[in-house]
Amino acid sequence: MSTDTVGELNARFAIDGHVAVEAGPGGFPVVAVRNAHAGATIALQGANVVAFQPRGQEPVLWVSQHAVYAEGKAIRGGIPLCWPWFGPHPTDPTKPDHGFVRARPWDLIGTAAADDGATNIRLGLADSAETRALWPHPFALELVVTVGATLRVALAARDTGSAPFVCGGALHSYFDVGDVTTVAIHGLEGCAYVDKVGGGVKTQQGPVTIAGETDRVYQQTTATCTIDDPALGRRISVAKEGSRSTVVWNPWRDKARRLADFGDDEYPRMLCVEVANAPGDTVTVPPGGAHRLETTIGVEKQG
Ligand code: TA6
Repeated sequence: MSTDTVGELNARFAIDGHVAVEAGPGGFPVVAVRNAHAGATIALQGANVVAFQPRGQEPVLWVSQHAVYAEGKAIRGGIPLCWPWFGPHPTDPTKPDHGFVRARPWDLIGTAAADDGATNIRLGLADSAETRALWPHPFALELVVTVGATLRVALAARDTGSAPFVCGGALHSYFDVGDVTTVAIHGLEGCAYVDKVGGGVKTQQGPVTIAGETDRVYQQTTATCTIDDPALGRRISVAKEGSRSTVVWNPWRDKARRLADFGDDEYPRMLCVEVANAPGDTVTVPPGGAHRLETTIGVEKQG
């Protein structure tokens, strides 16, 4: 991991009218993007896109007021990167949920202004002795974030070893909603899902609505989802590539209270719709090969 200071990173990667590297919460470096289309902020801690706001729109991503900004901690909100597994480790409960890359500092490896006025940010993370102790495979991750009228986030996982590896993960997006009890998620109608709250596998009837703790893994779906949010008068779209599973999560009251970095009364204002490679949708990557998990997030005013 680079030991460059914020000043050094800014000197290397700043672009007038597009990119500046600044000290964020806890003094951790963040990449601040401001261009003709939108504003965005990317924390090097976990390569987490913690803010996205197209011009003329309200913020799209949610971050808890209680989020912790510390080494080894994932930020509660934005788009945490779950990799190389989703959820609990398949066989070893002593290993961290959702893998280990969301809690590590990433390297800023490139910034560029695109001809259409968008901005591209590239971040990287490779294996180390610490990661191999958790997961015995050489890898190189690259995250490409494109900030324009839409936000595109693409995680490419390359196998830099001599044996194939199996990986899972998710782009664990937290969306800011006006009132989670009145939103409707379209795109999952008729899909089978693992219900982690009520148990069992069920079939989605109609749009997804939230009226209690919700934790579902929708299976065999490549569909784009839309989140209709009447309280904020907008529709968020979540498109994807490289994924056949979608996760919907809201902790509701009791689980929110159990989470130290989540405010007791914050759950009505957030909703996770995650582009995933959940169990049953993991990917085998051959030596020298790569898998790309991608989401494109848009927002439009309604009514
Ligand atoms: O994506 C949904 C989920 O897997 C839930 O089970 C819930 O635990 C959530 O992720 C948050 O996990 P975290 O490890 O960030 O507290």
